[in-house]
Amino acid sequence: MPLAPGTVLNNTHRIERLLARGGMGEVYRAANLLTGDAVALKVIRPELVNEPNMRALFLREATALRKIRHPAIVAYEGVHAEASGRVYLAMDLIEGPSLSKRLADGPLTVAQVRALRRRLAQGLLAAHEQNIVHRDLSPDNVVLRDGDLEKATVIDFGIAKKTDGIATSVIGSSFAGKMEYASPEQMGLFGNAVDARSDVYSLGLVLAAAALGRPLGMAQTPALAIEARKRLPDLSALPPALRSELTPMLQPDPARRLASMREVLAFDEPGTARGGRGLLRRGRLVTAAVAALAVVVALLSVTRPALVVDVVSRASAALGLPIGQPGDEAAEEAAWSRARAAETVPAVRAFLGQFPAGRYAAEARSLITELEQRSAATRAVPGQTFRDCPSCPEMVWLPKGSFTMGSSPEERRRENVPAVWGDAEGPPHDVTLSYGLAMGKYEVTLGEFAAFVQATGHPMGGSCWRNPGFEQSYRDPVVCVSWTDVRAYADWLTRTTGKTYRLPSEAEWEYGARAGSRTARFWGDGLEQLCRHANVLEAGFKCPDSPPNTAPVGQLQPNAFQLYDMLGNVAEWVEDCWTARYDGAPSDGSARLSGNCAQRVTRGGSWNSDPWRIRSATRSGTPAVTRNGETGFRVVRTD
Ligand SMILES: [Ca+2]
Repeated sequence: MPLAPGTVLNNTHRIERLLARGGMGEVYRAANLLTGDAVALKVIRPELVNEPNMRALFLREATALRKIRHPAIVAYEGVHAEASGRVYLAMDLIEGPSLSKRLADGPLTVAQVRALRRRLAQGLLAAHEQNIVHRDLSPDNVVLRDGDLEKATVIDFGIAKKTDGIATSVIGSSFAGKMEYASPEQMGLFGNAVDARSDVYSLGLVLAAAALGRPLGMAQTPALAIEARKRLPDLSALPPALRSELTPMLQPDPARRLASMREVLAFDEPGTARGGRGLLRRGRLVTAAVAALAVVVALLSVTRPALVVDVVSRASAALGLPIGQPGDEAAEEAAWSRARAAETVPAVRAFLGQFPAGRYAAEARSLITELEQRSAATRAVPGQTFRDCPSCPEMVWLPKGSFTMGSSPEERRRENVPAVWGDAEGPPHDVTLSYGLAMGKYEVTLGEFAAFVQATGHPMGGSCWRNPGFEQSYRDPVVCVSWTDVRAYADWLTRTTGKTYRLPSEAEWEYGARAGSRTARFWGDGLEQLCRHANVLEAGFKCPDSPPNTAPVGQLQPNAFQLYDMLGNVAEWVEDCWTARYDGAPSDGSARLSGNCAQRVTRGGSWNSDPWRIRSATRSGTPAVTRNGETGFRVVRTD
């Protein structure tokens, strides 16, 4: 219910009219009765501040906003809480059109884009120095005071936002608008950690839109929005000078992106080596014909190199331009930027196969060497984590060793395990893993799996994976995936990375889950530490703040091997066929591929499991075709 004009809040602010409604609440024009100033009030949606954690975070960030003093950042007067519980922010009212309104009249010149970059980067630097990340930069949130580009001011900080859940919360009609300027890490990629570098990326997209007079087209659908953030965006429609300056701001991996607004501002310092991170390429002279072709290619949103060549050739003919060098050059540029963003040996080799004597051949060869060295450096050192490509799952090397697989009759009695289940956990037997094994630190996430479906077109028809009946962020474990689906995912990782990915064997999974422990659970026999380590059925064991369904991976504490959610969250497919007992089971860590292979084993219990099932030894047989909301998986890699 919007506040009526004339309403006075806190004896200080008189509401004049509603200006806008957004995800965080409503914005009003109001008057400060003490000073007479016109102000904007943002009344926060109650559900965002009613939860104690969110309220504390909100108040902390709102207080920090007051400390940002920069003409390019809206001045916050403060945060106010009314006796009724209503919380609102008061800030300067900035009168003028938004940048998006200005862009409707046409693109900015290169000089204007650079001036805008300087102005916004300076303001955002002041915010980052107060540890405030904007999180919502877009041309709508840049207001040109008095219509003057030189007085561009950033408004509407997305403070106190949880970094997970953003993707699911906006799926629907408003998706494109919200997601167009989001960073890869806001979409659940690259570890989901949102810091100042996220604003660097979003600013890059805002500047690209300013130079084009329209958004770059980074959010046509939710799946495409994720896909578009795995590689360098296609900047070929931009003026070459800006293209090279935006490239280091728009690196998908935050670790390879310009790290701060200070580095963005270095573009404007005369004599400074631009970028200085080995990522910048000087803008090359491009003929008008090539530039025109580049626009055609960008408009068609072409994604495959072969198609680029084809489209460029046809476009060349259509434009009456010579076919050959210019098209090859654009195709080579696009292929190279994709290979570099993929950052895998197979991708770079494929690029070299296509352009063996091209301008990037030497760079490609040295990237292959670098990637191989990087992979050698992380080989099989226990505890060492790695990722074989920017969007691949994060893995951790496990130590080699032996363990006793299965449970003792004493454990089963103590835990009241029904006999039909308990019998499957015996007889206990020794297993030795004498090879290098890396296991996914986390269950494979919805975001990671969506990348696979997008890339391969793997048929998920009829599966509830995008809509399991409860809300999921891209950082939640994927569910509603059959054993065949998850095998296909592992095979795709193998093809993509050139390394051997597969499902864990049942023995490997239990070795990982136990992490050296012999107790019922990796933290001990009892349930005292359950809430620290496992997301389980709420009705079975009440944990404070427990989510009703899946939780984003890695929120709870890992085991001694640094593996998260081995018990609970989602049950995990393994390679083995179902057998009713362990008699005759392999002792070398390999999977058992005899027995009932129409059923495969799932392990670890889920968010829907009672505590007795949340044990390292619990096994279930599940039809391989099953897709349900409590079963997911993680992968392993051998060296
Ligand atoms: Ca699990």
